[in-house]
Amino acid sequence: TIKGFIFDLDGVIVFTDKLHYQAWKRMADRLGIAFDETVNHRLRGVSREESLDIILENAHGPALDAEEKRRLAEEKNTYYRELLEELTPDAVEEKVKDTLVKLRQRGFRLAIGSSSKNAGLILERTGIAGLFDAVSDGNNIQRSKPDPEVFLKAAAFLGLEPADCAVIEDAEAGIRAAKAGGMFAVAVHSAAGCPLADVSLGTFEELLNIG
Ligand code: B16
Ligand code: MG
Repeated sequence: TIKGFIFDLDGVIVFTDKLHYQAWKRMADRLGIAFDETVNHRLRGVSREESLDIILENAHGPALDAEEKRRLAEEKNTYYRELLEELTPDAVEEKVKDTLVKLRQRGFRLAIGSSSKNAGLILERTGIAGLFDAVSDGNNIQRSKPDPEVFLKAAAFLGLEPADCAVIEDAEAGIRAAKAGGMFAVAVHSAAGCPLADVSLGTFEELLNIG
């Protein structure tokens, strides 16, 4: 039985996936590297460093060393954090907030399970930190999705067994991570229809039919 819900952040609770895209695009344009929505789709749920490697697949010229890559990842993060500064509570839809509040009223424990090292800033700027019992993010993991680490830590923070948790994801990497962790996997938005998911939702509020 499901006792807790673990939510991916970017692309599920708040649509910062668009801001990631803009920031990577700015870096790629500066370097003259082709980058579009198709490449961007592969970055969902993937760490900053792995995202950069995917983007660099389209780069010409000699391979970059670790220091050059570190600088590019930092450049993108600077652009991204500039965009995050403009986030306000309006960035989280009312129906999303309502759904979270209702699930909690029904006694479920709620956590964030995000690959992002900026999750804390996003939760703070949107004013929704208080809606969750725990946050597991890019700062407390060694391996990013599709490894289950971020979700296993979230379950542990909630004091729940993985099998008693449902994970809500917009990325195939996240659905894979949930299944690898022994959790119930719920696909929404760009992951909807993913064959690995246990269920796909048309809207976020349909979660109330599960919990
Ligand atoms: P950062 P999620 C993920 O967040 C994003 O989907 C992914 O595009 C991003 O590269 C990753 O966080 C790392 O983010 O650069 O802020 O540490 O979907 O797992 O909430
Ligand atoms: Mg996501």
